[in-house]
Amino acid sequence: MNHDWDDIKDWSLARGISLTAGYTIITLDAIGSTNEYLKQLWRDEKAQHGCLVIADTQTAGKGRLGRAWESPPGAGLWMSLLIKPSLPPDKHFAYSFAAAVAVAEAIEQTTRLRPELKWPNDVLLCQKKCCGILLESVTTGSEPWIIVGIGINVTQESFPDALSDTAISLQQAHAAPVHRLQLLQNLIPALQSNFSSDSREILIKWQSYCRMFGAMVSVFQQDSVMEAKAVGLAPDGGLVVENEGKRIKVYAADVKIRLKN
Ligand code: BT5
Repeated sequence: MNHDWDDIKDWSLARGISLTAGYTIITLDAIGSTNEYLKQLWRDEKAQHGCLVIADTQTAGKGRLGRAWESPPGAGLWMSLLIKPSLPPDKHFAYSFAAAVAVAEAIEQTTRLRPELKWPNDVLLCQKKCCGILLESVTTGSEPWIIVGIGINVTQESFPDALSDTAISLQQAHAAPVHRLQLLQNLIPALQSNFSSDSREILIKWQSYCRMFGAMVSVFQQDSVMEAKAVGLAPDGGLVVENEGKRIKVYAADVKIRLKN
C-alpha cells in the first residue's frame, strides 16, 4: 500500500472527520466507483450533505456516457462528494463549474501551475487532461441531491497508449513530486467556498481559467461533428459557438480545441 495513502487515511480520521462546513470523509482502499458507492450510501440513508468518499484505486471508475475512467492505485485523488444544493434547480448546472474552479484553485495552490479549464468541465495542464468531473443527480421525492465525482491524476509517470496523447498527471506537468494529501487539504476548502458561491460568481471565476474562447473547436454531439468558433459561455452554462455566421448554444457535447488565436 502506498505510503501517502496511509497519510490520507490518518488525516481523514484525525482531522478531516469534521471540517468547518461539516464535511465527513470516508477512505476506501479500493472500490468500483466512488460515485456508485456514495449513491448506495445515500440510498441507504447513510450519507449526509458533505459526505466525501475517497478511494486509493477504482476498478470501474466512470466518465460521462458510460466511458471508463483510469484510476490506478496510489496515483490520484479519486473522490465523490454528496451535496444538498442550496442553489435553485435552474442553477444546478453551476455546481460542475464550481467543482472545476475548486480543482483549478487547489492545483494552483499546490503546484503554482495555472491550469486551464475547458468546457464543459475538463481541467487541463499543458493542454492535456489532468482531471475529469462527473456530476450525477439523485432524488428523494422532490428533493434533488448531487454527487460530484472528481478524478485528478497526481503521480502517474505514464498512461496507457490510448490516453498518452491526451492525459497528464500533476507530477508530469510540475516535474516535481506532488503529494495527494496536500492537494486534498487545498481542495476541500476550495470546494466548500465555491459550492457556497452564487452561480454568477462561479461562472466569472471559471472564465478566468478558460482560454478556449476565440479558438476554432470541433463540437461532437451524438453522431455529428460541427466545426465552429467558441465565443463564450451562456448564463445557463451552455457553450456559445459561431458557425457560418450563426450563434448556437451547445449543451451535451464534447469539444476539441483545434486552433488558438
Ligand atoms: C470525465 O468523463 O472526465 C469524468 C471523469 C470522472 C471521474 C471521477 S473519479 C471519481 C468519481 N468516480 C467515478 O466513477 N467517476 C468520478 P469524460 O469527459 O466522459 O471523459 C472520459 C474520457 O477521458 C475517457 O473516455 C478517456 O478517453 C479519458 N480518460 C480516462 N481516464 C483518464 C484519466 N485518468 N486521465 C485523463 N483522461 C482519462
